[in-house]
Amino acid sequence: MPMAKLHTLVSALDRGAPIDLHPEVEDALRTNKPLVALETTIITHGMPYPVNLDTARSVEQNVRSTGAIPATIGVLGGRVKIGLEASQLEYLADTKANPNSVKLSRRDIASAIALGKDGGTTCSSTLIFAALAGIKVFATGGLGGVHRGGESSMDVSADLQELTRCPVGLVSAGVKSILDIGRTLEYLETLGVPVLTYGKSADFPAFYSPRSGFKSPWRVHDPETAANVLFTQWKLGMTNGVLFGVPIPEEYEAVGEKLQEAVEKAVIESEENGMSRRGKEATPWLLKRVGDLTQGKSLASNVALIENTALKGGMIAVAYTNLQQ
Ligand code: PSU
Ligand code: MN
Repeated sequence: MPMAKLHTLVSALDRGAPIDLHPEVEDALRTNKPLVALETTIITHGMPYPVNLDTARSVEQNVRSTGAIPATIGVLGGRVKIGLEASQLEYLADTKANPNSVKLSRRDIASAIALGKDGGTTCSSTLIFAALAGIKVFATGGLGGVHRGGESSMDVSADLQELTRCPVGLVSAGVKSILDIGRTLEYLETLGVPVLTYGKSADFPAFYSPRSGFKSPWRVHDPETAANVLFTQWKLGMTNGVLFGVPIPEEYEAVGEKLQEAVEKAVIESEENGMSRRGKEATPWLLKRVGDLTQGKSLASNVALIENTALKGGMIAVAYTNLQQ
Protein backbone atom coordinates (compact mmCIF):
# COMPACT_ATOMS: atom_id res chain seq x y z
CA MET A 1 0.00 0.00 0.00
CA PRO A 2 2.17 2.86 -1.22
CA MET A 3 0.11 5.93 -0.40
CA ALA A 4 1.36 8.29 2.31
CA LYS A 5 -2.07 8.73 3.85
CA LEU A 6 -2.14 5.04 4.65
CA HIS A 7 1.00 5.46 6.69
CA THR A 8 -0.60 4.79 10.11
CA LEU A 9 -2.35 1.68 8.93
CA VAL A 10 0.71 0.42 7.07
CA SER A 11 2.84 0.93 10.20
CA ALA A 12 0.32 -1.02 12.25
CA LEU A 13 0.31 -3.86 9.70
CA ASP A 14 4.12 -3.80 9.63
CA ARG A 15 4.09 -4.29 13.39
CA GLY A 16 1.95 -7.36 12.78
CA ALA A 17 -1.32 -5.80 13.96
CA PRO A 18 -4.07 -8.41 13.62
CA ILE A 19 -6.12 -6.42 11.11
CA ASP A 20 -7.69 -7.65 7.87
CA LEU A 21 -8.81 -5.09 5.33
CA HIS A 22 -11.62 -6.13 3.02
CA PRO A 23 -10.30 -5.86 -0.58
CA GLU A 24 -13.03 -3.39 -1.50
CA VAL A 25 -12.09 -1.17 1.47
CA GLU A 26 -8.40 -1.48 0.61
CA ASP A 27 -9.12 -0.40 -2.95
CA ALA A 28 -11.22 2.54 -1.74
CA LEU A 29 -8.38 3.66 0.56
CA ARG A 30 -5.80 3.39 -2.22
CA THR A 31 -7.89 5.31 -4.73
CA ASN A 32 -9.39 7.80 -2.24
CA LYS A 33 -13.01 6.74 -2.68
CA PRO A 34 -15.47 7.85 0.03
CA LEU A 35 -15.85 5.32 2.86
CA VAL A 36 -18.27 5.07 5.77
CA ALA A 37 -17.38 3.02 8.85
CA LEU A 38 -20.20 1.06 10.53
CA GLU A 39 -20.22 -0.51 14.00
CA THR A 40 -21.22 -4.06 15.00
CA THR A 41 -22.31 -3.82 18.66
CA ILE A 42 -25.67 -2.77 17.32
CA ILE A 43 -25.70 -6.17 15.53
CA THR A 44 -24.35 -8.33 18.37
CA HIS A 45 -25.94 -6.54 21.35
CA GLY A 46 -28.29 -3.82 20.10
CA MET A 47 -30.98 -5.55 18.05
CA PRO A 48 -32.49 -9.08 17.95
CA TYR A 49 -31.91 -11.56 15.11
CA PRO A 50 -32.91 -11.44 12.25
CA VAL A 51 -33.77 -7.72 12.29
CA ASN A 52 -30.13 -7.00 13.17
CA LEU A 53 -28.93 -8.78 10.01
CA ASP A 54 -31.51 -7.18 7.72
CA THR A 55 -30.63 -3.78 9.16
CA ALA A 56 -26.88 -4.31 8.81
CA ARG A 57 -27.44 -5.15 5.14
CA SER A 58 -29.80 -2.27 4.41
CA VAL A 59 -27.46 0.16 6.16
CA GLU A 60 -24.60 -0.99 3.92
CA GLN A 61 -26.92 -0.65 0.92
CA ASN A 62 -27.87 2.89 1.89
CA VAL A 63 -24.21 3.86 2.12
CA ARG A 64 -23.67 2.41 -1.36
CA SER A 65 -26.66 4.29 -2.76
CA THR A 66 -24.81 7.56 -2.08
CA GLY A 67 -21.69 6.42 -3.95
CA ALA A 68 -19.71 5.66 -0.79
CA ILE A 69 -18.28 2.28 0.27
CA PRO A 70 -19.38 0.71 3.59
CA ALA A 71 -16.71 -0.58 5.98
CA THR A 72 -18.45 -2.59 8.68
CA ILE A 73 -15.95 -3.18 11.47
CA GLY A 74 -15.89 -6.11 13.89
CA VAL A 75 -13.62 -8.71 15.50
CA LEU A 76 -13.62 -12.34 14.36
CA GLY A 77 -11.42 -15.07 15.77
CA GLY A 78 -9.15 -12.49 17.37
CA ARG A 79 -8.67 -10.41 14.23
CA VAL A 80 -10.02 -6.97 13.47
CA LYS A 81 -12.00 -6.94 10.24
CA ILE A 82 -12.37 -3.61 8.46
CA GLY A 83 -15.13 -4.47 6.00
CA LEU A 84 -17.01 -7.73 6.49
CA GLU A 85 -17.86 -10.47 4.00
CA ALA A 86 -21.57 -11.31 3.80
CA SER A 87 -20.92 -14.60 5.63
CA GLN A 88 -19.05 -12.79 8.43
CA LEU A 89 -21.93 -10.37 8.91
CA GLU A 90 -24.33 -13.34 9.09
CA TYR A 91 -22.12 -15.06 11.65
CA LEU A 92 -22.02 -12.02 13.98
CA ALA A 93 -25.75 -11.39 13.57
CA ASP A 94 -26.85 -14.95 14.33
CA THR A 95 -26.64 -14.53 18.08
CA LYS A 96 -28.44 -17.84 18.73
CA ALA A 97 -26.00 -19.98 16.77
CA ASN A 98 -23.01 -17.85 17.83
CA PRO A 99 -23.88 -16.45 21.24
CA ASN A 100 -20.36 -15.71 22.49
CA SER A 101 -19.59 -12.44 20.76
CA VAL A 102 -18.27 -9.86 23.19
CA LYS A 103 -19.23 -6.19 23.34
CA LEU A 104 -15.92 -4.48 22.61
CA SER A 105 -15.12 -1.05 23.88
CA ARG A 106 -11.55 0.39 23.82
CA ARG A 107 -10.57 -1.31 27.07
CA ASP A 108 -11.66 -4.76 25.75
CA ILE A 109 -9.94 -4.82 22.38
CA ALA A 110 -6.49 -6.18 23.24
CA SER A 111 -7.78 -8.86 25.62
CA ALA A 112 -10.44 -10.04 23.20
CA ILE A 113 -7.87 -10.30 20.42
CA ALA A 114 -5.27 -12.06 22.56
CA LEU A 115 -7.92 -14.59 23.60
CA GLY A 116 -9.10 -15.13 20.02
CA LYS A 117 -12.66 -13.90 20.61
CA ASP A 118 -15.41 -12.68 18.30
CA GLY A 119 -16.92 -9.32 19.07
CA GLY A 120 -19.05 -6.38 18.08
CA THR A 121 -17.31 -3.02 18.16
CA THR A 122 -19.04 -0.17 20.03
CA CYS A 123 -18.78 3.40 18.82
CA SER A 124 -15.54 3.80 20.77
CA SER A 125 -13.71 0.87 19.21
CA THR A 126 -15.18 1.49 15.77
CA LEU A 127 -13.82 5.04 16.00
CA ILE A 128 -10.38 3.63 16.80
CA PHE A 129 -10.23 1.37 13.74
CA ALA A 130 -11.86 3.92 11.44
CA ALA A 131 -9.20 6.44 12.50
CA LEU A 132 -6.43 3.88 12.07
CA ALA A 133 -7.57 3.20 8.51
CA GLY A 134 -8.06 6.91 7.72
CA ILE A 135 -11.84 6.55 7.31
CA LYS A 136 -13.31 10.00 7.92
CA VAL A 137 -17.01 9.27 8.46
CA PHE A 138 -18.75 6.74 10.71
CA ALA A 139 -22.53 6.25 10.77
CA THR A 140 -24.41 4.65 13.66
CA GLY A 141 -27.72 4.77 15.52
CA GLY A 142 -27.05 6.03 19.01
CA LEU A 143 -23.88 7.14 20.68
CA GLY A 144 -23.22 6.14 24.29
CA GLY A 145 -23.16 8.91 26.87
CA VAL A 146 -23.59 9.86 30.50
CA HIS A 147 -26.10 7.49 32.09
CA ARG A 148 -28.89 8.77 34.30
CA GLY A 149 -27.38 9.02 37.75
CA GLY A 150 -23.96 9.07 36.09
CA GLU A 151 -22.87 11.83 38.45
CA SER A 152 -22.73 9.22 41.22
CA SER A 153 -22.41 5.88 39.40
CA MET A 154 -19.73 7.37 37.10
CA ASP A 155 -21.25 5.38 34.22
CA VAL A 156 -20.06 7.50 31.34
CA SER A 157 -19.60 5.74 28.00
CA ALA A 158 -16.06 5.46 26.65
CA ASP A 159 -17.58 6.67 23.37
CA LEU A 160 -17.36 10.28 24.56
CA GLN A 161 -13.67 10.22 25.42
CA GLU A 162 -12.88 8.40 22.19
CA LEU A 163 -14.27 11.29 20.20
CA THR A 164 -11.37 13.36 21.56
CA ARG A 165 -8.81 10.94 20.13
CA CYS A 166 -10.09 10.01 16.69
CA PRO A 167 -10.39 12.39 13.73
CA VAL A 168 -13.68 10.92 12.50
CA GLY A 169 -17.08 12.52 11.88
CA LEU A 170 -19.60 10.44 13.81
CA VAL A 171 -23.09 10.62 12.33
CA SER A 172 -25.74 9.40 14.78
CA ALA A 173 -29.37 10.02 15.68
CA GLY A 174 -28.21 11.57 18.94
CA VAL A 175 -28.24 9.78 22.24
CA LYS A 176 -31.13 7.78 23.59
CA SER A 177 -33.10 9.20 26.43
CA ILE A 178 -32.13 6.13 28.49
CA LEU A 179 -29.17 8.47 29.07
CA ASP A 180 -28.86 11.91 30.66
CA ILE A 181 -28.78 13.97 27.46
CA GLY A 182 -28.02 17.28 29.20
CA ARG A 183 -25.01 15.92 31.05
CA THR A 184 -23.83 14.09 27.91
CA LEU A 185 -23.76 17.42 26.05
CA GLU A 186 -22.00 19.12 28.98
CA TYR A 187 -19.38 16.39 28.97
CA LEU A 188 -18.83 16.73 25.23
CA GLU A 189 -18.42 20.49 25.68
CA THR A 190 -15.76 19.91 28.34
CA LEU A 191 -13.99 17.48 26.04
CA GLY A 192 -14.09 20.04 23.24
CA VAL A 193 -15.95 17.79 20.82
CA PRO A 194 -17.90 19.78 18.19
CA VAL A 195 -21.62 18.90 18.29
CA LEU A 196 -23.94 19.79 15.43
CA THR A 197 -27.47 18.97 14.42
CA TYR A 198 -27.65 17.96 10.78
CA GLY A 199 -31.07 18.96 9.44
CA LYS A 200 -34.24 20.60 10.56
CA SER A 201 -34.32 20.55 14.33
CA ALA A 202 -32.62 23.17 16.52
CA ASP A 203 -32.48 20.56 19.29
CA PHE A 204 -29.81 17.94 19.65
CA PRO A 205 -31.84 14.85 18.66
CA ALA A 206 -32.94 12.26 21.21
CA PHE A 207 -32.78 9.12 19.06
CA TYR A 208 -36.51 8.16 18.87
CA SER A 209 -37.45 11.81 18.82
CA PRO A 210 -35.96 14.91 17.17
CA ARG A 211 -36.57 16.82 20.41
CA SER A 212 -34.43 16.44 23.49
CA GLY A 213 -35.13 19.83 25.04
CA PHE A 214 -31.44 20.67 24.61
CA LYS A 215 -30.25 22.93 21.82
CA SER A 216 -27.39 21.88 19.59
CA PRO A 217 -24.55 24.39 19.67
CA TRP A 218 -24.43 24.32 15.85
CA ARG A 219 -26.60 23.34 12.95
CA VAL A 220 -25.86 22.40 9.33
CA HIS A 221 -28.31 21.63 6.56
CA ASP A 222 -26.38 19.93 3.79
CA PRO A 223 -23.60 17.38 3.32
CA GLU A 224 -21.21 19.95 1.82
CA THR A 225 -21.27 22.17 4.91
CA ALA A 226 -21.02 19.16 7.23
CA ALA A 227 -18.00 17.92 5.26
CA ASN A 228 -16.50 21.40 5.37
CA VAL A 229 -16.70 21.39 9.17
CA LEU A 230 -14.66 18.17 9.20
CA PHE A 231 -12.25 19.47 6.60
CA THR A 232 -11.71 22.74 8.47
CA GLN A 233 -11.29 21.08 11.85
CA TRP A 234 -8.53 18.81 10.58
CA LYS A 235 -6.90 21.41 8.35
CA LEU A 236 -6.39 23.46 11.51
CA GLY A 237 -4.54 20.54 13.05
CA MET A 238 -7.19 19.62 15.62
CA THR A 239 -7.21 15.86 15.74
CA ASN A 240 -10.46 15.14 17.57
CA GLY A 241 -13.72 13.85 16.14
CA VAL A 242 -16.98 15.67 15.41
CA LEU A 243 -20.49 14.57 16.39
CA PHE A 244 -23.43 15.10 14.02
CA GLY A 245 -26.92 14.46 15.37
CA VAL A 246 -29.35 13.56 12.59
CA PRO A 247 -33.01 13.73 13.70
CA ILE A 248 -35.13 10.60 13.08
CA PRO A 249 -37.32 10.90 9.92
CA GLU A 250 -40.51 12.92 10.51
CA GLU A 251 -42.95 10.04 10.20
CA TYR A 252 -41.46 8.48 13.35
CA GLU A 253 -41.80 11.59 15.52
CA ALA A 254 -45.24 10.77 16.93
CA VAL A 255 -44.38 7.22 17.94
CA GLY A 256 -41.21 8.63 19.50
CA GLU A 257 -43.26 10.41 22.16
CA LYS A 258 -44.91 7.08 23.08
CA LEU A 259 -41.61 5.24 23.19
CA GLN A 260 -40.41 7.79 25.71
CA GLU A 261 -42.83 6.36 28.31
CA ALA A 262 -41.27 2.91 27.88
CA VAL A 263 -37.82 4.43 28.20
CA GLU A 264 -38.73 6.04 31.53
CA LYS A 265 -40.16 2.74 32.80
CA ALA A 266 -37.08 0.77 31.72
CA VAL A 267 -34.74 3.26 33.42
CA ILE A 268 -36.69 3.01 36.72
CA GLU A 269 -36.65 -0.81 36.52
CA SER A 270 -32.91 -0.82 35.86
CA GLU A 271 -32.38 1.26 39.00
CA GLU A 272 -34.61 -1.05 41.05
CA ASN A 273 -33.12 -4.34 39.84
CA GLY A 274 -29.50 -3.17 39.89
CA MET A 275 -28.96 -3.39 36.12
CA SER A 276 -28.00 0.28 36.11
CA ARG A 277 -24.90 -0.67 38.10
CA ARG A 278 -23.84 -3.56 35.86
CA GLY A 279 -21.29 -1.72 33.69
CA LYS A 280 -21.30 -2.73 30.05
CA GLU A 281 -24.49 -4.77 30.47
CA ALA A 282 -26.57 -1.69 31.30
CA THR A 283 -27.05 -0.34 27.77
CA PRO A 284 -27.96 -3.69 26.07
CA TRP A 285 -30.39 -4.45 28.92
CA LEU A 286 -32.13 -1.10 28.59
CA LEU A 287 -32.36 -1.42 24.79
CA LYS A 288 -33.90 -4.88 25.07
CA ARG A 289 -36.30 -3.83 27.82
CA VAL A 290 -37.57 -0.85 25.79
CA GLY A 291 -38.08 -3.27 22.86
CA ASP A 292 -40.08 -5.68 25.03
CA LEU A 293 -42.18 -2.92 26.61
CA THR A 294 -43.16 -1.49 23.21
CA GLN A 295 -43.78 -4.89 21.53
CA GLY A 296 -41.05 -4.16 19.05
CA LYS A 297 -42.23 -0.67 18.08
CA SER A 298 -38.96 0.80 19.28
CA LEU A 299 -37.14 -1.57 16.96
CA ALA A 300 -38.88 -0.20 13.85
CA SER A 301 -37.84 3.32 14.85
CA ASN A 302 -34.33 2.14 15.60
CA VAL A 303 -34.04 0.60 12.11
CA ALA A 304 -35.43 3.73 10.45
CA LEU A 305 -33.06 6.11 12.18
CA ILE A 306 -29.92 4.11 11.48
CA GLU A 307 -30.90 3.67 7.83
CA ASN A 308 -31.23 7.44 7.76
CA THR A 309 -27.87 8.17 9.39
CA ALA A 310 -26.23 5.74 6.94
CA LEU A 311 -27.65 7.75 4.06
CA LYS A 312 -26.53 11.08 5.53
CA GLY A 313 -23.14 9.60 6.46
CA GLY A 314 -22.65 8.41 2.87
CA MET A 315 -23.53 11.86 1.54
CA ILE A 316 -21.11 13.57 3.95
CA ALA A 317 -18.33 11.11 3.03
CA VAL A 318 -18.86 11.82 -0.68
CA ALA A 319 -18.84 15.58 -0.05
CA TYR A 320 -15.65 15.26 2.03
CA THR A 321 -13.88 13.39 -0.77
CA ASN A 322 -14.96 16.11 -3.23
CA LEU A 323 -13.44 18.78 -0.97
CA GLN A 324 -10.12 16.96 -1.09
CA GLN A 325 -9.91 17.04 -4.90
N1 PSU B 1 -27.18 3.09 21.74
C1 PSU B 1 -28.14 2.51 21.00
N2 PSU B 1 -27.90 1.28 20.44
C2 PSU B 1 -26.70 0.64 20.60
C3 PSU B 1 -25.68 1.30 21.36
C4 PSU B 1 -25.96 2.52 21.90
O1 PSU B 1 -29.21 3.07 20.86
O2 PSU B 1 -26.52 -0.47 20.09
C5 PSU B 1 -24.33 0.66 21.51
C6 PSU B 1 -23.29 1.43 20.67
O3 PSU B 1 -22.39 0.48 20.10
C7 PSU B 1 -22.57 2.27 21.71
C8 PSU B 1 -22.62 1.36 22.91
O4 PSU B 1 -21.24 2.60 21.34
O5 PSU B 1 -23.90 0.77 22.86
C9 PSU B 1 -22.43 2.12 24.20
O6 PSU B 1 -22.35 1.24 25.27
P1 PSU B 1 -21.95 1.77 26.73
O7 PSU B 1 -23.12 2.61 27.17
O8 PSU B 1 -21.79 0.52 27.55
O9 PSU B 1 -20.69 2.53 26.57
MN1 MN C 1 -21.15 2.28 30.68
